[in-house]
Amino acid sequence: MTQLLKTQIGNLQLRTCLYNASGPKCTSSEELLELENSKSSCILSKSSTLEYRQGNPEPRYWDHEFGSINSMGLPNKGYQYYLQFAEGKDLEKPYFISVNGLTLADTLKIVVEVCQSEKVQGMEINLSCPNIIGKGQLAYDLDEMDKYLEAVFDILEKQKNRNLSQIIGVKLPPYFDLHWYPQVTEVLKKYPIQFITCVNSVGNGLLVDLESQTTRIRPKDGMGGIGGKYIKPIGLSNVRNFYLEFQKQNLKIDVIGCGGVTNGLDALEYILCGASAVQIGTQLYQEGSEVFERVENEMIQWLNEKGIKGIMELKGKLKTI
Ligand code: RRO
Repeated sequence: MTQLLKTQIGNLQLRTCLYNASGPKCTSSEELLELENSKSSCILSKSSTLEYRQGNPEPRYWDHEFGSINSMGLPNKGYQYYLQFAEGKDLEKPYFISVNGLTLADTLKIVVEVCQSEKVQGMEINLSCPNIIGKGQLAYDLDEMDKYLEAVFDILEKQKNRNLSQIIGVKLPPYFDLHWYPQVTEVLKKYPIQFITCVNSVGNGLLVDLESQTTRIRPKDGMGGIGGKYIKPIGLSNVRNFYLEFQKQNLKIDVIGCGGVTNGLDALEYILCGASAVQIGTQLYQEGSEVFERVENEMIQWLNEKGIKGIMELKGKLKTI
């Protein structure tokens, strides 16, 4: 078995740097089992709320060769379903639960239970869903994000039965102006965050069908989060900027890249920008879980052709011309 793509998030070792983004094909136990049986290096659940949620009215997802638009509205089975998925199973790979309580109180209830599970190796706290009607993305309001994280880590510290080996990180929205990166970092570094995932879909875009003169999706007058090829340059920039900021401040926070990965070369670009691991979302939706094997093989082939002995040789080494 090749070691070329081995990586680590916090202290958690991963066979490869590739796994699924929270969103497509990770809502039901069948989908999660498919990830277990694929070459994805971990399993990450759909963002979970306190209770089951139906989500927004359909059609709420549309994609084509350049990417996707979605306004799913957080359809999920409720966090207990995601906890129970792992109970009584010996999963072969790390299992992460994505958490997105619609209120701080709900998030606190969820994290208090998830943090006790020996079957869950990590939590990705979603601070960036663009599709909750009437609500902005939390991570664009740094004071609110700070209060939220303070409450989350406060309550976690008080838990006596906590699984301390769990790693905890946050999923961030894309930032566009460069002044954001040091400001967001000032908030993140106050807490024991081990990773950030950059980026969530770009909210809110609009895809139009000229033929029928309609929007592609129904909720919110057709607006939704844009993913796929459209957003790779934005994902790369966010990974690069946070990676450089963390290096400058000597912060040990891993950056997970997400956005527009369709092949091995895309994933390697993220590694070059500083990503410790890379998630696949829209392409997983389009291609199914075989995507992980294909992308893995493409990465290995390129590394072998260049004589590079592992992605750690490449990580963060992007040069400015
Ligand atoms: O379910 C969604 O509408 C959704 C979520 Br929670 C998210 O974080 N990002 C996204 O594009 N869609």
